Amino acid sequence: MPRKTSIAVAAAVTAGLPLALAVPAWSHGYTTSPPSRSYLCGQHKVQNCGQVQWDPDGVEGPKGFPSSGPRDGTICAGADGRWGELDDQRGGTGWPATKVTSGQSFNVSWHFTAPHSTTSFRYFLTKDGWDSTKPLTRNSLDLTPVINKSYGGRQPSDRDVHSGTLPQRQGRHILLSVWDIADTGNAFYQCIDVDFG
Ligand SMILES: [Cu+2]
Repeated sequence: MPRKTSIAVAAAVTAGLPLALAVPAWSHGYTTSPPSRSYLCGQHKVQNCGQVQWDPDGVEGPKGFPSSGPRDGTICAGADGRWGELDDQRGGTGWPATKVTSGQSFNVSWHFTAPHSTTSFRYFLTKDGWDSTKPLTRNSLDLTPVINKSYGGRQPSDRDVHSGTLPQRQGRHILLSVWDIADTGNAFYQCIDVDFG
């Protein structure tokens, strides 16, 4: 009987340990304004999102974009198959898009469920003529960021606003936000659908 109990306890500890270790890793962030795909899924404003609806703050993948990082076609999910629905273009028009205007200033806000020591926040916009029916690739993006905000290792807060000016574009585009973490090998990826009209 004591032996059986200790085996049961050992099994519970073994089963529980990976879960306990995984919990802090679930806490990161997402853009709220304009809303990202993962945030819209977390708000249940978009259906058929899969698991990301429960973990909208966890879209994390290898850093180093664009020279490394998530491979083409997996960028919106941070190369993590659990969030694969984020790479589905839904026919090119299926994601809600925030209306924006070329030449005007715009602001991006985040909600952080856990801040991290940060290298930078960078924002990339797709080029006119990109194929909005196909998952996002480097070739679809202007790889010169429209915003590049360096943090030098400090932690962001929900009060931070990242501001820039929108270049000339027509129709629907993706604003890709990359949150580069300073003290891990990872970055957070957020795809934000925008519509220039
Ligand atoms: Cu985190």
